[in-house]
Amino acid sequence: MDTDVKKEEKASKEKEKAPACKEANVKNEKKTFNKEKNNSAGKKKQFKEKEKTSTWQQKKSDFENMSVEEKRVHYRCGRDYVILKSISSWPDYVEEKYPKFVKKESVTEDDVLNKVSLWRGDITRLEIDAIVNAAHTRLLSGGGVDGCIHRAAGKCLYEECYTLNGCETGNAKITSGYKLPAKYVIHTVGPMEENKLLLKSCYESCLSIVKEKKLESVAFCCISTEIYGYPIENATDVALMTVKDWLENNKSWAGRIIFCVFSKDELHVYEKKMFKYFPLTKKTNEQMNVDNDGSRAEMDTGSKSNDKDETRRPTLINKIETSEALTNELSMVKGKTCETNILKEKGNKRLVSGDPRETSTKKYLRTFKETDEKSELTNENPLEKEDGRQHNNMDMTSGQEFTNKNSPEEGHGGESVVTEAASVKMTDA
Ligand code: AR6
Repeated sequence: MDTDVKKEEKASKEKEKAPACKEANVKNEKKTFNKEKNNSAGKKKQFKEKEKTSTWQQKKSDFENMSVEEKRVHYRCGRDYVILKSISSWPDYVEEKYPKFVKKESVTEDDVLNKVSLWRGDITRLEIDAIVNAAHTRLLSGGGVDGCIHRAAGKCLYEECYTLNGCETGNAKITSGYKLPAKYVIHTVGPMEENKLLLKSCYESCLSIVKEKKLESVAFCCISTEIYGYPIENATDVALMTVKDWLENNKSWAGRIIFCVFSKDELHVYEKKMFKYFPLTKKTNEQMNVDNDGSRAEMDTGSKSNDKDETRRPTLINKIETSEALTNELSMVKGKTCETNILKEKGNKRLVSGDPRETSTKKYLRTFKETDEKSELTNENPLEKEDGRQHNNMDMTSGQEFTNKNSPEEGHGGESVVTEAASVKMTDA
């Protein structure tokens, strides 16, 4: 009996102690966090002081000798950087976005398919070995992506570029990345008019530097396609073909080449062309788990209709060879689905205004539009028309909207405004 009482007393004492322990732990954690914060703030302050007196050469060597963690404190984009691991390889991207496609059985780890990525966002956020700048022959900063890169890297980039004596069209030169998350910037000068050979030479010159400097990751923006006016479709053909050839001729290079697109239109073009130059096979009906009545296919297009025509869809999908075809076929199927639903609702009769069935027809139309918004496959997003807004600022890595004033739709030049959610994701990664 006595021992029981003692035990109870001991337990209740420990219970009383527990919250105190917890509090102490939290306090300790806060202390360490603050200490670390002060440390990095202190280092940043020290660096800023030193910066005032040191030359760009000294800063170049300081930045290049810093560990990634040390350099992160200095990024202009703050915590909104994007690490390589968070960028899917092309086959993974397709698998995530278009489950109808499957990696070719013949794909090995060193296959070129695994060495390319398509990523939409601000190139100045990429924490990789090198980013490619679409520069001017003088290399002294300009508008577009060039301006963004110079702003994010800081004035040392300008100072280093100043010593390079410019760069000829079709050539490339490398500098340090300074306050950019990327270690290096490869500056290339694209042609001012459509010139396949010169544009090809831009990509090849950059890739020669990549190889020479033993870099393992590089991101290309779309060279010449905006201010220099090279038609995006043709420029993309040159970019993808050149990179593919280079990868096939340099099989021992085990890195990643990222095609960084900025606008929604560029993304559409690149997706379409990537399927052409870096093709993946389509899943069979069996792999897709398609029922004979095509119910799985209905799920893919977001329709709930059981209309007989829908059963044709798996066959349609089997016929698809490229994303271009996929886009056309799917919009056709979607058009059909939508039309079918409306007809069903209408009972094949014309609706007069005010007819109670009109509401449900509108509902069907809305469902169709919402489904269509989720799909990036069709070139025209009906929602854009509906509310007059451009839904083109979605960051594909974080799924968050970003407000980069450099987005061509919003005008050229300006600062990146980061989203908190994206920052959290990146630092956690
Ligand atoms: N991140 C990624 N891509 C971007 C970004 C960004 N932050 N900003 C723009 N782009 P442009 P050009 C894309 O005009 O046509 C300068 O004045 C954009 O969507 O920057 O080669 C230079 O000094 C487009 O796809 O380069 C030259 O004089 C791509 O970057 C001249 O412009 C290239 O558009 C070069 O013109």
